[in-house]
Amino acid sequence: MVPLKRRKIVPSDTGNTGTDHSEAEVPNKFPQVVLFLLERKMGASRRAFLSQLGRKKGFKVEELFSESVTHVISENNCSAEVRTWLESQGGQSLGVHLLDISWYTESMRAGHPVVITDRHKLQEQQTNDVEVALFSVPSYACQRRTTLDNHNTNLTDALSLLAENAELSDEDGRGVAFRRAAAVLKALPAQVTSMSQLRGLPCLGEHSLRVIKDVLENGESSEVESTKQSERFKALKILTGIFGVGAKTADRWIREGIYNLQQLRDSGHALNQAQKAGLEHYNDLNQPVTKAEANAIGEIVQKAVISVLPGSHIALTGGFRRGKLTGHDVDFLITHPEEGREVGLMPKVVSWLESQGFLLYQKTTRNSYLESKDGPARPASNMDRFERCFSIFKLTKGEEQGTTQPEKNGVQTKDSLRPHLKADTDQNQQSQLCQLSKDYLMKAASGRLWRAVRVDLVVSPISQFAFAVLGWTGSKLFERELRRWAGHEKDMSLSSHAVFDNKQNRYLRATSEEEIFAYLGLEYIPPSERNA
Ligand code: 8GT
Ligand code: MN
Repeated sequence: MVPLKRRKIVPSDTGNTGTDHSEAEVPNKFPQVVLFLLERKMGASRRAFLSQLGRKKGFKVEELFSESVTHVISENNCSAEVRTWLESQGGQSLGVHLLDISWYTESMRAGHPVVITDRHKLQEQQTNDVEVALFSVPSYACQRRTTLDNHNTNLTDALSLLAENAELSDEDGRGVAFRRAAAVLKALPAQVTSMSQLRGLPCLGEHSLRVIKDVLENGESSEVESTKQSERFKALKILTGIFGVGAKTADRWIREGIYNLQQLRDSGHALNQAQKAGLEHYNDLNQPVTKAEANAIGEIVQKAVISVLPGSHIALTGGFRRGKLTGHDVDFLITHPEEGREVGLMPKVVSWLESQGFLLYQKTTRNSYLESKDGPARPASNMDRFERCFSIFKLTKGEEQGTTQPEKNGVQTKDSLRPHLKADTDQNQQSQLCQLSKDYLMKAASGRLWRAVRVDLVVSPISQFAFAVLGWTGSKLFERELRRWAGHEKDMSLSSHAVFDNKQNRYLRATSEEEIFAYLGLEYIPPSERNA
């Protein structure tokens, strides 16, 4: 996860729900045409938005299906699916035009019903054609299963780089648009080779399509290549690679002519404790953390929590819970099966870890969900209110291969502490070497017996644990899409603490992720398929 400082507070998506009553009603201009938009696969909010748009242009768009409907418009459905739906409504598909959304949007653009051609008519049935198969990607990432095998890395790498650049440049809206587009391409079952295969896919905006076209036609995107080469982007990457440095700080430094670590050191800027630690452990923290290292840290954290409060429970969250093989940090949630016992747990865990020499840096922030007036599901920002600890662990080499024997009472003996004492000496040596050349430092580091790893610890009461696990498993886009879905499609607000049903005006309790998905009316997506 990204440290507090680097996180931007983004207002939650508002989106257009189509309830804009500001414009006067337009009389029905085409009495012979009665439209009905099918919600299936289109989603309620998009349907409401498109219906309202049609009415403003003088079309008659029915809210409910009836005998008077002449045109049924659907998105990503084949005709068999629409017929089945019509029959389930007691409707007859005879004499009714079953049309693709393209007819509707073209008619909106033209300001009148356009002539129906073959391409507007729904396909008789799904064929094996990739083009058709690609059509059925649902628009919310939380409706799709996305495995780790990505058939379109050429395209998703390009879009992800532009997303990263937008995020680093304080353009979160653009960042999300590129992330959504990349996520749709990641979910495709085959490689895209031509633009025509993208017809009907959701979330591909004009800008993303331009980038995709460039890559498909020229093998690369000129915008991506020039971004990669730009001094500003390179400097933003280097500087925000320092733990504790966010896009805003990096931008300020760049404006002062600081483009790299040496220039930063030479500038004499006063750094806060997090940034000092970040700079000191720069190389380690920019090396991917492996699954084996995450497991070794898990064992240490487990030992810590049961030593200070027997019966406590930890869960590995973040990317590793989704089955990623490497990560930029390791995320854990801690709880206790008896509500209230978790209070005061974090400082004890931190003290234990510190006393055993496992922490190079830590900053604990206390929880704030008890004092919040606006209720647990409605935090003021996208941050949650749990007690948490941002830390840098000192992981001894060999630890990840399981060389530490678990002791009977879960507490390490003096003997097993030796590697850490040895590591302490190395750390002192390293601080002395700090002024020497990077090359020399790297050589010294390669002989070290430990490495620094970013670890996030979060404590949750058991009553919020299922929500916390869901909220901390990610990916970031998946979480954002879950919340957007909850708000737009279900009139609920979801956070890492709870889900609030606005229709029933109450919180819904859950003890598992499955229950939460069920409340949201979503098929359960296992963590390994939440890679959007
Ligand atoms: P990585 O560590 O391999 O880069 O990938 P990751 O584990 O997926 O990303 P992360 O940045 O470590 O974030 C882990 C999860 O924590 C993500 O789902 C993210 O949405 C979530 N997360 C934060 N900050 C916060 C927060 O303040 N509240 C909640 N509920 N979740 C957060 O990163
Ligand atoms: Mn993580």
